Amino acid sequence: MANSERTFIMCKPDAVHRGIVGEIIKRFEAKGFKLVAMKFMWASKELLEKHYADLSSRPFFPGLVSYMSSGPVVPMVWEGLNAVKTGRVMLGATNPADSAPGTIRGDLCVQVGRNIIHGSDSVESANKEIALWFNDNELVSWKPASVDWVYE
Ligand code: IDP
Ligand code: MG
Repeated sequence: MANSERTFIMCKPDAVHRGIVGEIIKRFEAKGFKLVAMKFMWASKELLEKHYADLSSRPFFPGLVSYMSSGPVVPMVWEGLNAVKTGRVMLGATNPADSAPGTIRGDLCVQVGRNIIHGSDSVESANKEIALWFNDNELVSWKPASVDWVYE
């Protein structure tokens, strides 16, 4: 069902250090999306190299992997109508210099190499990323009490 599209969202180490994880989660909750999975962990370089495999030839790749492995992260799965596309809109442009005010990056960060949050860019990559970061038994099946007030 369309309402059950899932996206992989992750607070990066700068979001954790800056104490804005709650602010980020709050936006997805307030939007009306459903939290399906979340954990707090320090990701290995190996996992991050897999996660960002598509960017491995880019000049910023080594710096990206060392940034992402420099502290704990908060990987999450959020579910809802158009969760992937709407999630990207909520994040704002990759470079915070171009992110509109009102978006997470537009409001809360300054530089592309410290852009605080990851979000899947397609349903296909969401499915890959969810499988990379979570086991099936970590994806919680539940029905929010608000569901009939979020969807008609
Ligand atoms: P996205 O996170 O908006 O999907 P991608 O192009 O997939 O953007 O890049 C992944 C991450 O790599 C970005 O979020 C950012 O942390 C980092 N990154 C992208 N471009 C640059 C750059 O030019 N310099 C430094 N880091 C970059
Ligand atoms: Mg990307």
